Amino acid sequence: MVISSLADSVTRSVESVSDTISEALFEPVIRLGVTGLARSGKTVFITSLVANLLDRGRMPQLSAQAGGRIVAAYLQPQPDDTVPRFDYETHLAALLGPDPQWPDSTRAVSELRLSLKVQPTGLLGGLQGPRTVHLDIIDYPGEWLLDLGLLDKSFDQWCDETWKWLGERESAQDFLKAAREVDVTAPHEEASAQDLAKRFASYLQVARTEGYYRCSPGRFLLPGDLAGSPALTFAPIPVETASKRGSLHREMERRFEAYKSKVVKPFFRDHFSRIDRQIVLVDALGAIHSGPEAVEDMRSAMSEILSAYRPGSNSFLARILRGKRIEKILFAATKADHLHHTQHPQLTGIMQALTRDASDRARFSGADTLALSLASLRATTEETLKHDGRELDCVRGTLLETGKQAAFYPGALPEDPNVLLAPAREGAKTWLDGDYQVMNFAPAQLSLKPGEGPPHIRLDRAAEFLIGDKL
Ligand SMILES: Nc1nc2c(ncn2[C@@H]2O[C@H](COP(=O)(O)OP(=O)(O)OP(=O)(O)O)[C@@H](O)[C@H]2O)c(=O)[nH]1
Ligand SMILES: [Mg+2]
Repeated sequence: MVISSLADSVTRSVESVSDTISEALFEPVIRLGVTGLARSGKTVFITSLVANLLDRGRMPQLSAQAGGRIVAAYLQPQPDDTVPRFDYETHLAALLGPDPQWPDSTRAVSELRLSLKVQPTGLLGGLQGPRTVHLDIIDYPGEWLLDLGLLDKSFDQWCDETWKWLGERESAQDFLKAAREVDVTAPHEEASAQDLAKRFASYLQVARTEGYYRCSPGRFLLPGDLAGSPALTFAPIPVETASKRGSLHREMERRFEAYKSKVVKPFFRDHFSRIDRQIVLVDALGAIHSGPEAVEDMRSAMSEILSAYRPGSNSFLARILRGKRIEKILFAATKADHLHHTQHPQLTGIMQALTRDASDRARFSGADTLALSLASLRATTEETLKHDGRELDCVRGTLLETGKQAAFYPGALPEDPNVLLAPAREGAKTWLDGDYQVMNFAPAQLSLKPGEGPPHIRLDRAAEFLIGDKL
């Protein structure tokens, strides 16, 4: 354990030295970390950000663009030869095609490098030629992010905590019953390990369809080529007494450790250790629509993930990030086009309250933070309708289910985020006043003018915060 963590930090510091030298001498690289649970909007965000950086007509808030200093933008071969390329063209074509579609859920990691040629500012700006700045972004399945919370736990700790949240869920009771019936101190038998792991994995699939956010380990949902391997054949078991070598308990513990060190650590080490800027995407509206339990489940999942970044802590991530502070963190509520703009401040307020701890900690350690509401791809237009003598601020779009156009009022979000977050924390089953609706809109049919990227809300503001100072 000590040796592996030492090795982690040694590799990290060698890497950061060589990064710094090459970046100072040659071309700066901004590594943007896109953090978000499953379906939070990562793939759509990356696709639209890249499209809007290539065609910058809708990016007036990006100051380098407003100042006419971005000379060119182009996609480059990515730096990592072993990671598939982010399929930008296919995702964009699906969003902009004659029958616009959202991208499928991401099943594997991929990467993209966008390079910008920028005219420098300042006294020497006019004398020097344009500089090149690279932006590296990776996309990955949101499910895998939850594994971050597992890294700093022992098997017994993980079992304990997992049993707590499983206990609160109706649909987990079958798995829990099966796990209770197994004697975990008895000698390990592969058949019973496999049976438990299978039941646990199928429960996680159910949990996902029920809208729970805490559904880890992530590879149980998306195993890829690891399906059936021992590193994925474990489950949370009731642990009361210490058990002997060769017992089911010990074998599961060994596999859990293998999962951590062979599957989870390499993923975070390869893709998260060199991040300078981070955007945390949260589908707060989706959770609010699902109810107080979903909001609390999401809040606790996010807080576990974000606490792994805590500077100065001894978490795996903090160790590999050591010496390289994340300079800026943007907390963004996604899919804001589900709301009329008059409600965006309330959504941002909820986002701020949800990520308050993480944001305070980041600021304390010197990072710049911001919260905002954005839509990576705007699928609606705004409309004010009269209803029962009242004016309602609605949004209009094409419903995903029926393909029909509809105007829709999602309900009024409270000014004070605690009106939602407090009952969620206290375990309320439904919202007391009011119901919050979310419609699923299909991407709008678009015809873009030359030089224009897809329509969005505040994507330019997000880009300015994340990379504006480097352009
Ligand atoms: N209206 C609207 N819907 C959005 C927007 N961004 C994402 N969505 C919706 O959210 C869904 C999920 O978005 P993705 O970008 O695939 O989410 P993800 O974080 O990549 O999800 P995983 O790959 O499963 O981790 C999409 O299929 C859309 O239905 C947006 O800007 N506006
Ligand atoms: Mg995705």
